[in-house]
Amino acid sequence: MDLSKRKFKEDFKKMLTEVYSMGLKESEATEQFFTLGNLIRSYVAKNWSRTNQAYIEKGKKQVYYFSMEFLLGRMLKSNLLNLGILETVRDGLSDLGIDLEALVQIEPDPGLGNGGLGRLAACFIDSMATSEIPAHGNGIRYKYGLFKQKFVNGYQVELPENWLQNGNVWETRKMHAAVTVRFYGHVWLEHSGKGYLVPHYEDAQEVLAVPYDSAVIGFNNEIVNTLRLWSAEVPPQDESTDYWSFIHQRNEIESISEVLYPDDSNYEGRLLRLKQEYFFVSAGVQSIIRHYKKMHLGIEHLAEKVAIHINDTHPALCIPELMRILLDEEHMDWEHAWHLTINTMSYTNHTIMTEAMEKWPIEMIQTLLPRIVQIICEIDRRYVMEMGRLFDTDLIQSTRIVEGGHVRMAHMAIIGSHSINGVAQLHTNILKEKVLHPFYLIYPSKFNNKTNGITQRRWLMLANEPLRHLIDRKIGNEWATMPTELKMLKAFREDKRTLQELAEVKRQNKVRFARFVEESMGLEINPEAIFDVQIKRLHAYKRQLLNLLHILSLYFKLKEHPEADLHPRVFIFGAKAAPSYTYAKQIIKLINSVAELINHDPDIHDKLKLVFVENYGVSLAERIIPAADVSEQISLASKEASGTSNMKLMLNGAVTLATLDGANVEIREHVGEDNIVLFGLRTDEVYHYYKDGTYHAHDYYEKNQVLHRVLNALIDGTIPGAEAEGYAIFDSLVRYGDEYFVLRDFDDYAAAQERIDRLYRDSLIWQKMALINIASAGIFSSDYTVQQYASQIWDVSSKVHRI
Ligand code: F55
Repeated sequence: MDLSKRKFKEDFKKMLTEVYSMGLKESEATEQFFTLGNLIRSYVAKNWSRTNQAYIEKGKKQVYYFSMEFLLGRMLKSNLLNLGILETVRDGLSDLGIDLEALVQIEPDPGLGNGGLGRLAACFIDSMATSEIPAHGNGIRYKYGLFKQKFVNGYQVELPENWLQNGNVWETRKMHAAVTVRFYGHVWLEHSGKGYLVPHYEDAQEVLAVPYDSAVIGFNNEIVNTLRLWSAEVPPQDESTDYWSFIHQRNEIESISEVLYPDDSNYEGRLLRLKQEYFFVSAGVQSIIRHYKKMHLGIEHLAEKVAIHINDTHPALCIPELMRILLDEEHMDWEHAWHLTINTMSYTNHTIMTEAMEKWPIEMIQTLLPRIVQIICEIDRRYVMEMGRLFDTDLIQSTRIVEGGHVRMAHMAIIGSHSINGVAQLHTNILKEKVLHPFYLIYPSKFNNKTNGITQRRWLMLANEPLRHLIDRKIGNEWATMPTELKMLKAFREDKRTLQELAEVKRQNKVRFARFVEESMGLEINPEAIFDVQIKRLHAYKRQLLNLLHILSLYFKLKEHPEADLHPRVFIFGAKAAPSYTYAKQIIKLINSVAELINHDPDIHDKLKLVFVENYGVSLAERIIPAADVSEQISLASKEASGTSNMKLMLNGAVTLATLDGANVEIREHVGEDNIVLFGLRTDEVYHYYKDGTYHAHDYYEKNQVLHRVLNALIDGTIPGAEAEGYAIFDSLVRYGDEYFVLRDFDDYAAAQERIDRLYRDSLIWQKMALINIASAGIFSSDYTVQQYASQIWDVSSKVHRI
């Protein structure tokens, strides 16, 4: 938008008086932040309503991205950047004696997600608005986001994250768009006499779903889409309501949107979770239908004008819910309703881990959602009947929805949609060939791949301004919307000056991060050291343990040979563990105890440091990633569906140290073998071991001296404070079979780390690798990812930028 500095300063002062009746001098950062937020809202208002208007008038097909999680991060700078007024506002505020960065810190970081899946949804809505795709987010307005992590004595302790405490400046409560969601009770069907059945409900609990809308601002394009998050409230009561039963009801109802479940890859069949899923699904689908009717097209054209995407199986109840509305409220016949539903729905799978697959007990659904369970059973019955004519019984039994008294949500999602996609090429192949192979036999054309992506605007332009400016000076700024233009940087691969400038940018970022570590943790780290980063949820399959065992081996090496020729290293971890995931919490404690040991050992000096940042999330990622030299992507091959921190880190010039897992495979294809450091088992080797059962972890403990020494350290008192954890972890590896092949991959990993050490010593070689990584990262922009979803799955137009 056009905005002069003078106009901005006037607007800002005016808004400050209007909202707070305050002059500039009396105001503090909090008031200034809210004032700026309100001002941005006023700047956005016109384009927001214009965008909505235009979608209706032009009859554009709308996409609704249903996700239990949107891990947005702070929105102030992102909104300013996308409006094209970041510099104007920064300068204007500075004239008024206000530091924009101080206001940024006032905004709470809304942690409405666990990890990759939630952050992907956030990158997607940014990219969809920027790519001019008529697409909106639909989710839950949790009162409490993901817990705040504290370390007490090295143990993870969870504290509530009350992000709404001071209000959310970006949202608008839309009371007129509230809808009612029904739970419990009984239902019976009556013949209407007109060819359809009419459901009657008795004793149902009614919940009012109130939407809160936030603007999703496209980058420099005047498009403003919507993120709609639902909050659960008690419907208006009549005078006959008993006061105490009302209070009881209110607590029960409001608990639906109270808190985000903190489990990122372990499914626990909790009733409240099922309520959450149906709550936002039903509210979202009802509201879509209501909006669709404004186009006056007749319900039979729904699939031409609406696409519903379900982010993992968590919103899979969209399928029976849309069926319910089409059957019970639109009086459509089953075949027609089913046809429309399939054509409307599409589904993304994010994991092959069986423990993360949702399976709801049928009785639980029966109690909570009596009409929905009928529809699910009918979908299942018809599937078995119709497919039974075409395929053999075993295949049908292994793919049907209802089995062993449970509803398999992934099965419902596949059967009820026209597209299922994996999130990286390798992951999609594993789905087709192994995990979902029976479905692939039945529906080969539903399967497709959409490799994940990240938004370069947040993860480079905002998080790493020094790098952004260097790139702009070298190749201009078209990469903001045409990220593969970054490849033009390759022309500078042999240019010493550019490589030195790149090194200088990285050094500056490392100094900045070192200052942060010193101030927040009281720990001094050397910016000359290699900053080696592993930031992601804590999970056994991601193998933070492999990293830690290697750190211990370096520690012992330095103890025995203080003169050992190692380039100084700072190992940086950021990770939250699900509160119920005991093993992950034990690993956290062990990492913290090892940090204590190494960081305070006077023999080690600054050759080796271990930093475990507390409360890792989007805001911390924005500080760490620009300072990273090495990106640890070391999951056991086949287990990480894609990974996205791998993409963020390469985009910021870190070199990837990786197994051939998830999107690492594609990163290698784009940077070339020489610009990535690979190690470890390959997917086919892992599957081989599963088949022939010849992996014996104990042998590696017995025969590998370095490993023997390191593993013994877990149980011989070398690591003070983590005795119990040391034992448990030792046992998991040596006695109970080492499920994720940590010991098997150890030597190869250590060798790869030595290669890193050698490469880093030659600054020009290293910076050339960094440059090629940045130059090759454009293809992993979520702009391209969503453009592919738009054309290949949703059948909507987008402004496609050439690749
Ligand atoms: C959250 C809740 C449940 Cl019940 C299950 C899983 C999750 C979750 O957070 N999953 C998740 O983040 N999966 C990750 O998705 C990313 C985006 O596709 C992938 O890059 C990553 O490999 C995958 O683990």
